[in-house]
Formats: sequence, structure tokens, C-alpha cells
Amino acid sequence: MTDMTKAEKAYDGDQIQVLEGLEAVRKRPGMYIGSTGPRGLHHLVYEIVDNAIDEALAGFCDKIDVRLLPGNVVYVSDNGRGIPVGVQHKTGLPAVTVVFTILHAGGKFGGGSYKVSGGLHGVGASVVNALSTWLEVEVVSEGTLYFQRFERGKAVTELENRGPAPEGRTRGTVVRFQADPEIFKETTVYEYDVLQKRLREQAFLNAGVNIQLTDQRPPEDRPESEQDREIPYANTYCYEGGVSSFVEYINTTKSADVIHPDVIHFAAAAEDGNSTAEIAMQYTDSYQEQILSFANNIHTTDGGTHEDGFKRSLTRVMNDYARKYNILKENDKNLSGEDVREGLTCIISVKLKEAQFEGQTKAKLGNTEISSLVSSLVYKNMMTYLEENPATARTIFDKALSASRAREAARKARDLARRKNALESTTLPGKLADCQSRDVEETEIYIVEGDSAGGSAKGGRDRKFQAILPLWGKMLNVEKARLDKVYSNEKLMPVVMALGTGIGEDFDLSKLRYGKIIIMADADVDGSHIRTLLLTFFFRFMRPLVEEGHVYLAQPPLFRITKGKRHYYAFSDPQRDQIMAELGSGYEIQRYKGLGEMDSEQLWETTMNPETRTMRRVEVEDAIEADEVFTVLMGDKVEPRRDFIMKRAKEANWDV
Ligand code: TSJ
Repeated sequence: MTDMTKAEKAYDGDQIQVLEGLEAVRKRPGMYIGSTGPRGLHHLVYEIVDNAIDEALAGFCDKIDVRLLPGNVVYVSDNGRGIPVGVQHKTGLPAVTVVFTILHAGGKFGGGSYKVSGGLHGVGASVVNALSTWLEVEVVSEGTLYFQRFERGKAVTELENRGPAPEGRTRGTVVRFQADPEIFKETTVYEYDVLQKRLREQAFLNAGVNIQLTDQRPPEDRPESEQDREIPYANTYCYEGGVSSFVEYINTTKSADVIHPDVIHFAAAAEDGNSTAEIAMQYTDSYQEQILSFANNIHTTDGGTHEDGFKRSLTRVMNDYARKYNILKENDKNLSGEDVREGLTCIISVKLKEAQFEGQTKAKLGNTEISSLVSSLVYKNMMTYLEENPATARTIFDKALSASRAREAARKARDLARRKNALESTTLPGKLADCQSRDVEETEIYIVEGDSAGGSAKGGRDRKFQAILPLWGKMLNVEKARLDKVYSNEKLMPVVMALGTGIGEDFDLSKLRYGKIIIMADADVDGSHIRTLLLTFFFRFMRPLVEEGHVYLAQPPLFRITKGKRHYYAFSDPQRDQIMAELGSGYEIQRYKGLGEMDSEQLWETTMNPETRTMRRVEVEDAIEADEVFTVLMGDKVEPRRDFIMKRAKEANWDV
């Protein structure tokens, strides 16, 4: 008869099919949204918001407004073109009705295909509809307002033309829905903070899109943890810097500090136009790596081909650069992937036409073609970046090299621990002059180089809480010694036994016998050497000692200036000059060549008395530097070793 009848017929016929489709969603919701717990509940919001983001990515909207309304209702709107309201040939239904009532082939968590972002067809909107007690959509298109309502997936009105849109509403889509408590039995209460995290992330991943989240719920509709907030509680997210802003954000919220000023950013599109890749990265002084990867704005928590391509390529480009510019010498081993990623914060975002998600949780990208796009992007651009930014390159390689050394040391420590050996002995070393207290809060051990200094220290100490361990025996043969010689070294073993913690894998900080470990050595080349050796040893085999701030360097004076009956001590050349200037004339100056030149009283007064001494707490940085020095000292090449010793000997840094 008329067109209308035709449409109705088509409507009836299709409705059966539609109902079947959405019934399947209600029967097995987990197949489509992962779970019916809080995760699945929040997923409903993401599904709707994703559709608005697609409109933004297509370039037709720049504002998305998400609201939590009373009664566990969610409101999402955008200022885009509006879901098309025209009747489709195939179904005889308005496109917007199809969006909400026809199940797209293959659920998100079902087998087979997967959601493809940027599609023309609100994939997932029908799933949200099926799992809602009710859902309403409003479309404003060409000045006209359209409306349709659904209940548990079924249209309860046709698409209504409601006439001219209100003032100011020129275009866009609004969706309101209420999750069905019959499906979400555990809870239908949204957590603002959970939505916020995801929406902020989406704002980062889609540069320039403005996303607003507002809580308009009365307290009784909010979760326990969000009771006290003023309403409306609102946040707006919009980042022109996109993934670079994401990296900046992560690094400012971390406790670690960035080690170079700029976020490194690359982007590329595949030649066939089917995919794009974007990467932002910046190193921090943390020991952890933080790589977040996304495919079509979905967080791929299990990584996949894009992340693999990135890692492979970063390791390669860093090693190639290091070889080319002689940062790694011929005999040096390559930096490992872990080495070049230590402290790295990185966002990898790829977009592809046919994303393939794999694994138990469907959170791993499987598309093999993306791996080569990402790896060539990283290789070319990172090589150029390093060449154009040598200062940043230097900083990054310093970090990677120290990571490499630390890992090598850890490996050796493990080998050592497996071998056990002398460490099993529990006796205290014979030369240790122990203190009376066993309270690590107050105890200190002075590790002293040389017998005569050891004698002065024993005489000068407060035996209640200060222990003295003189080191004896010959120095390591720096020509040949490697670390495996170090730990069977007669000089170091007494230290290990006195401290009581064990080393390497067996290290146990709770067994530490002294709260402060104070290295007291002469201000000369030999003293510098023993400090380096001990610090390196602690760093490599007892790292928590350094990290937890237990290790100190005693600061004995370099000069004694006497005027009349008064003595003045200077700990550096400038300080000496200052004292001399203040005293004017008629003073006597003595340079201490070694600790042994001080008697017990002087040593106590200047270096050991907690009331008057100055000590330097060893930072991890100091230990890393010592480790570096040590590596050079223990190496096979004579030249750098000599240079290093001379340079260090001159430095008033921790050589004082
Ligand atoms: F999820 C959803 F479907 F319910 C939904 C879709 C929810 C929200 C808040 C917004 C949207 C949405 C869809 N916003 N904008 C669009 N755009 C389209 O659907 C659209 C418009 C025009 C054309 C065209 O080719 O002219 C194509 C599309 C896909």
C-alpha cells in the first residue's frame, strides 16, 4: 500500500531478529561487556562515550559532556552531527534506531571479530541498550529535535520528531540510560573516580577533545568513598599535547624526577592508510619502566605487537647509536632491553582499521603489520632525535649504562650467593672492637683503613655505641682483580661478617648490626681507593644499605690551624683560607696527611663526636659514581685508570 506500511512491515520483520540479538546479550552479558560486576557497569559508559569520541576523531565534534544523574542514570552528550535519523533502505528503520537495536556481529568479548573504532554504526550502543532498564536518545539535526525511548532493549516509542530544537541546541546527540539491576546484581552505582581516570585517559589519547565529567547525584546515590563531595562535582579534560601531555602528566604525578627536559614524540601513518602509530616518551630517575600501550584507544594491558615492535626497536637503536658514537666500546656487551627502558615513561598509541585482540582478556594486540610500522617509526626518529639532542642522549645513556652495570652486579651477586662459601661463618672478625649497645637505632661502626688510625679510633670512640673495624691486608690487585676476587677478598670479608646482613640474594637488612656504617679513610689516593671499593661493594651487593641511607663518609679535617692555645680545623682549602684570613697573623698550620697523625682525642673531637662532627650520608648517586670509578679502576686499560685516580685525588668532593 503506502510507504508507511512497507516500513512497518520491515520494522516488524526486523524486530524479531533484533529481539533475538539483544536477548542474547541479556542472556550472556559477560560475553559482551566482560563481566556484570563494577567493571562491566562502568564499561557501559565507555561504550557510549567511545561513539562520541569517534565523532570527534572524524572531526565533527570537540565537546563531550558526561554526567552522573540521580537514580544511577548516566547522561552523555556531544556537539557532533547527531546520529543519522534517515530511514535505512535495508531495514526500513531510522539509522539511529538500528544503532540501538541491532547487535553488531561479534561482541567485544565474544569470539571472532572485535570492535573497530571509527565505524559508522554505534557498535556497542545496542549492547548498552539491551542491558539498561531504559535508554533515551535525543538527536538534534538541522534544527530539529528527535527522540526515542527503549526499555530493556526494546523500542517503546518510534523515533519521534519533536519539532524545532530549543535555543542554543543546534546539533548533537544526547543519550541517557539506567543500567539494569537485574543484570548488574552486584551494584549499579558508578564510581566517579573510575570514570574520571578513563575519561582523562581518553582526553590524552584524543588531543584537543574536551571531555567534561560532572557528578549530580545526591549523596545516597554515590558510593561510600564519594559521599563528602560538593555537587555538582565536575572536571574538564582537554589536552592539546595529546600523548605527550599524557607522559608529562604521569611523570608529574610520580615520585621520580624527569632526567631530560622534553617529552620525545613521534608519529607516523602506514602507507596503505590502514593504521597510524604515535609514541611519546621521557626518562625519569626511577628504576621502573612504565609503558602504556593502546590500540584504538583501548588500553592493551597485555601489550602485543605494537609494544613488542617498540621494545625491539628501542633496544636496537640505542645499541646502534652507542656503538656508532663509541659509548659502547668494542668489548662491551650490548645494553639489554631492560637497561634502555629503566626509568622510561612511554605511551604507545596505535589506531588500525581491523584491530585483532588476543588472549584471555582480549587485552593484547595481535596485528602483525603494526609491529613494523612502530619499529621503523621508533628506529628512524629516535636515531635522529639522539643525534640532534646530544645532551639528552648523554643523560639517557648514562642511565642505561648504570642500569646495565647494576644488573650485571646483581647477576654476579646471585652467582656468589649460590656459591655460598665463607659467608656461612657467623663469627665476628677478630679485629672488630664491638660496641656495648645492640640497638641499631644508636649503634655505629667505623670502618677504618690502616692499623694506626684504627688504634686512634679505638682510643677515641664512645664504646657504648661506636664499634671500630680496622681493615687490614693487602689492597686488591687493581691490574687483575674482578669482582669474583673482591668478594673472596680478605679485606672485605670482615666487613660482611661485622655487618651481619649477608650479601647479594641473601641480603637481609633486618639483620644489620649497626644503624650507621661510617667509612673513615685518609684524604689521599689510597683513601679514595678504599672508599670507592667499599661504596662499590655496598652498591652492588648490599644495595639497600645505600638506598636506606645507612652508609656515611666520615669527614676528617685536612688542616689544623693553631693560634695561641686555640685550635681550628679546616675540612677544605677554602675553609682553611677563610680561617687564615680571619686569624690575620701569628698562627701555625698543620696539614693532616693521614688519620694516623691525629691522636685519639683529636679524632674524637673532629670526626667521631656526634655533637661536633660533620658526616656525609652516601646517596645512591655517590654509590653509582663509585661503581663507575671502580669499573674503570678494575678494567684492563691503564690510561683511563691513571686519569681517574689523578682526577679523583684532586677532587674535594667525597675525597675530603
Ligand atoms: F553510542 C551512541 F550511539 F549511543 C552514541 C553516538 C552516543 C553519543 C553520545 C554520541 C553518538 C554519536 C554518533 N555522536 N555522533 C555520532 N555520529 C554519527 O553517528 C554519524 C553522523 C553522521 C554521519 C554521516 O555520515 O553523515 C555518520 C555518523 C556515524
